[in-house]
Amino acid sequence: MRFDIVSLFPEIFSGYLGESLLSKAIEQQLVSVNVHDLRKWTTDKHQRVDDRPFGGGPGMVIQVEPVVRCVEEIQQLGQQPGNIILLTPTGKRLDQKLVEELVDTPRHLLLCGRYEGFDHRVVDILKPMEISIGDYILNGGEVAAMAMIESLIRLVPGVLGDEMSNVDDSFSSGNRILEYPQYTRPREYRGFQVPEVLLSGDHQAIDDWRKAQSIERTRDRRHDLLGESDDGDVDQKTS
Ligand code: 6GU
Repeated sequence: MRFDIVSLFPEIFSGYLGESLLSKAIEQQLVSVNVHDLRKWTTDKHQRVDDRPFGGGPGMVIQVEPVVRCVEEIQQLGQQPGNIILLTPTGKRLDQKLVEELVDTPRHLLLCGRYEGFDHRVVDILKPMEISIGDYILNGGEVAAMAMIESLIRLVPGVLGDEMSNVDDSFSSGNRILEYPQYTRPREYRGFQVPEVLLSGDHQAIDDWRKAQSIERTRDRRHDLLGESDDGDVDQKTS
């Protein structure tokens, strides 16, 4: 899977790309990540890529021209053009279902916004998918791009050492329930004990306990996932 990232702050990615799972995946050539500095495509002598918004208001808007020129050039690299994704808090919210859909596409071009966003003609011309990673505001799309890349590469075969380790995860493949709590040694710490059932060797009892923990957690923390209304009845809506 190939990623091209367009950013005004490309150095943000260097630490991330050099670490752990992702660097191993890059080394094994399962994943490649190419970071591009948008400023390279400016024709302005001061290397400016932003300007004040028409109509007034706070902040600056990234200009359409360098973005379109940059994307068109990057799309020429590699065997096929990438799926263009614009990271913006006004986009469709990323969830595991969308991640699972995107993993079938071998190349993605991620546009990271800053300031008040891009001139809207970027959207008119490039027709990107617009994606947000949640209902809160970040300073730019860079952290969102990293979150997206990480969620995608976990599903690329061979990237996770243990192929099974994402099967049980909260949210995987239609799994709409949170994961149960895990424990390891020591059995007791500061008076807190590992639940007895996990030491019992009774696999059925352990399975039952974990399932119950998952349901309880999901009820407590993410009632929305259970498709039930607050009084415990199954919700009317089918969506
Ligand atoms: Cl993709 N960008 C920004 N700036 N803020 C966000 C976001 C993206 N997703 C959630 N908040």
